[in-house]
Amino acid sequence: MAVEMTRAGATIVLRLSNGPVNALSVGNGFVEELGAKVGEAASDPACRAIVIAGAGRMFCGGADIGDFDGDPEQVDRLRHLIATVEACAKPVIMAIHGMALGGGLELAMAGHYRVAQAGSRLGLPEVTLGLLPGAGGTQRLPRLIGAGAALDMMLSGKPVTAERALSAGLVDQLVDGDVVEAALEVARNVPPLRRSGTLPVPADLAGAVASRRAKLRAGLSQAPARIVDCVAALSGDLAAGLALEAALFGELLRSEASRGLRHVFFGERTVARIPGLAPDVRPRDVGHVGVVGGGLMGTGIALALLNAGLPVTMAELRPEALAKAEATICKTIQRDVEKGRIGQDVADARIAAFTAATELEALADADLVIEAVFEDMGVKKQVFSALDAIARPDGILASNTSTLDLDAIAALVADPSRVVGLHFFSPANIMRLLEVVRGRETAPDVLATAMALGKRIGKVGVVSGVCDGFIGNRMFEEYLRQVWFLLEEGALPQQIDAAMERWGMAMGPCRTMDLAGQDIGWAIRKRRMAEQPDRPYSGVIDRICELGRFGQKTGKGIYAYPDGRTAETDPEITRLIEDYSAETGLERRAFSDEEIVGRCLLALVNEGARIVEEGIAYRPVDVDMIYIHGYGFGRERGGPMFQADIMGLSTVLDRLRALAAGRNGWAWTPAPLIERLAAEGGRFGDLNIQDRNSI
Ligand code: T1G
Repeated sequence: MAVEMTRAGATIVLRLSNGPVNALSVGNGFVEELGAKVGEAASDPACRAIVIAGAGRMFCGGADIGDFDGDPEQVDRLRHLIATVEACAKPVIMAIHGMALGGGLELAMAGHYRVAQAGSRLGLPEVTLGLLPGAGGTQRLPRLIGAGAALDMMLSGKPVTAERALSAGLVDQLVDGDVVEAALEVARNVPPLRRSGTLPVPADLAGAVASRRAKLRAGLSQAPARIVDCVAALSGDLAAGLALEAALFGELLRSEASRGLRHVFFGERTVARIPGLAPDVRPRDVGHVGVVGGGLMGTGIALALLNAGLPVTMAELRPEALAKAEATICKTIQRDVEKGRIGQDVADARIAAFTAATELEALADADLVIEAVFEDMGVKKQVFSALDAIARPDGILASNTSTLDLDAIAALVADPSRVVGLHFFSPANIMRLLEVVRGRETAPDVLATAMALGKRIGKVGVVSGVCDGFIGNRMFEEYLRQVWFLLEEGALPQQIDAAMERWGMAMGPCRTMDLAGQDIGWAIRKRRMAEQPDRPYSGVIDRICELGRFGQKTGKGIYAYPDGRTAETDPEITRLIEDYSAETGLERRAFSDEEIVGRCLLALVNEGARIVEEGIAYRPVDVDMIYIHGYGFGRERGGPMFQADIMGLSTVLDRLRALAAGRNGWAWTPAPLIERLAAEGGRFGDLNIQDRNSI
């Protein structure tokens, strides 16, 4: 960590160097050092101008998000630095390359002149963290580019290209070459200095605020509304605007939504780390992937790979299924062209990288083969036995199984260390979650290769050990168990779904299962009833399935789908549920939304704790990322384990014990990890289990 100071004639160059993104960290003294160096240069009589640039691949990725859980006043130090730069009597020229984001762009806007390298990107992504630009961004950006454009940048959180920034007035010069050299040239011919904080209030302010305010949508995060409030407060009094911005920033910093979003930001990166992986283990090169199976999953997986530029050979023994898969792949890629997401050349290259085959032998030279055939152990065993003979001896064999025993599959091949699970979530080319299942024999470099492939195709890869349902589906089973019990005890599907969706789930559980197919859940329940007869099961959902109501696919499930897609409450189901309660002697009662959410959440937390304790998940945050990216758990809520920490584990334990004393109490037996942490006053977020879970 350092601010490198060099001299070029009468100009002093300060180069930011702090970790991978030159974050403006307060906690490690980086911001303080930069402020001192700016002061030193400003008071140096031989210095006529200052250039600030970034080392490495970017100018600056923003304030250090890790600082935010500490002393909220720390951001004041960044604000002080930014005020110092803007007030500097000597010209401060910003040399921007790579990215200038968040506090990094706020620092750049305090400069008197901005030179940007072509291709670099500038943005204020704070809203994605449940925050607002808290170091002057809401007051300076509108003054530079207008209120409407500034609000669009801050409310979307999306960066703009340097070219767009130039035309908007955010940067003053665009260069193709060395941006520091260009900034030094500017310093030698000092241009008129613009202090963005002193620029007039933009003329489009009132209209822009009114139109954006009208479009604000209700949500857990108040950041969008607060951003508009800050811009609305723009006036000739910059200090007043900055004071309001700082106050509202502090409010947001402490909000659950921002804490959840910051937890997800770091969580998405933490899960990429495999505890105990030896430093010399490297992922294998993957240049050609085979996919076995041209069904829904195989097609989605092939698309995910092709979209990442990977050549794919699909082996599908049924010619008509293969033709359908190929047609879907071409159509989907072409649709990306029609929607302006990619150019025709890219689409043509992706389609050209796809090879269709009706025999497994076509996969003989693939570096990695993904099996995506019917979820039946017999079929999978056939495929893996064949692949073992056909695939290259150093080829990796992956199964897309969602619940079957990967170790049993691996046992079929001569070298089980080359077998790994790649559990994609449908639609596989859209859903970001990838459960990477680590078999008992999976080699470390095979696991590392699977994780690297996941990152390459834009997935959030999370390692799971082998158990029934792995991490996500195993927890989902306990979640659904409570949903069905709630139906028996008095709640109705539409109330449960509405409560969960209002709370932050992308889709309520009843609609989710109607979409996924109630028959799939039914088959799993029947299997588990046979394997785990001691557990309590709900009969009401089976009664619905016995009517052949499997959801959207049959036009009726828990809901009716008259147009094939829109879920409509069905009085027949209401009657069925109420009759079921009566037949089983259950006196129905009213449930509050809070009670519904609480039971569903606690079911996830309790099973998640067991999963961590068994080492199936490395860390509680891995469980959270599974739910954020695979099950529609609201990002602002951070994940089930994060929510448990917000509740407090002693509260969680008390509530589990209270439920365990009630109907179907077995399901509420507290996980020992929760009992232990509650007794110690611990949190899931502080659990360091890496030593226990080396692979
Ligand atoms: N703070 C702390 N760590 C950060 C960071 C940040 N701002 N940005 C990245 N990292 C870490 C990240 O955790 C990872 O760590 C490593 O850097 C590489 O990141 C006051 C309040 C810049 C586009 O929101 O979007 O300024 O896992 O894997 O894919 O108004 O990082 O290696 O240990 O993501 O090349 C605003 C967040 C902050 C930008 C680069 N800024 N970062 O992507 O690398 S709030 C942001 C990103 C703020 C002010 C406000 C991306 C990136 P590790 P990476 P990448």
